[in-house]
Amino acid sequence: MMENCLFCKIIKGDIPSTKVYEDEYCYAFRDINPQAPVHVLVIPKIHVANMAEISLLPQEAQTALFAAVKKIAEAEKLEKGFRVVSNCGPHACQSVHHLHLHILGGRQLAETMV
Ligand code: DGP
Repeated sequence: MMENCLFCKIIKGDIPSTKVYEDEYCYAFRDINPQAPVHVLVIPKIHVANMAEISLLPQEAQTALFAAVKKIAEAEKLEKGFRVVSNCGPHACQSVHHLHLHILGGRQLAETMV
């Protein structure tokens, strides 16, 4: 846990969130500012800043993160497809510095990504 990290506070329950999934390694919740009908954030329970630091997570936690994406996509009935995005650093406009995967779906998404 990292003090003053918004997402660490969400994992602890100090800041409320709408949980959609949790296991030993991951927590997932609805984005406060959804960009699509389904917009879920999946985060590791161990604090790392972003994708550039993913190798700091134990292998099991890395595997769990991607396994969680599949489970959430199924639970959210995204069988027509979905997009997974992880903003990393200033060029990507990362605003919360705790690794998170955005799962976006529930409608036809734009052909372009940026
Ligand atoms: P990024 O720009 O990739 O760092 O995305 C951060 C996302 O986090 C952004 O889509 C909005 C979301 N977010 C920020 N604060 C909160 C919060 O307090 N609760 C929830 N549920 N989402 C938040």
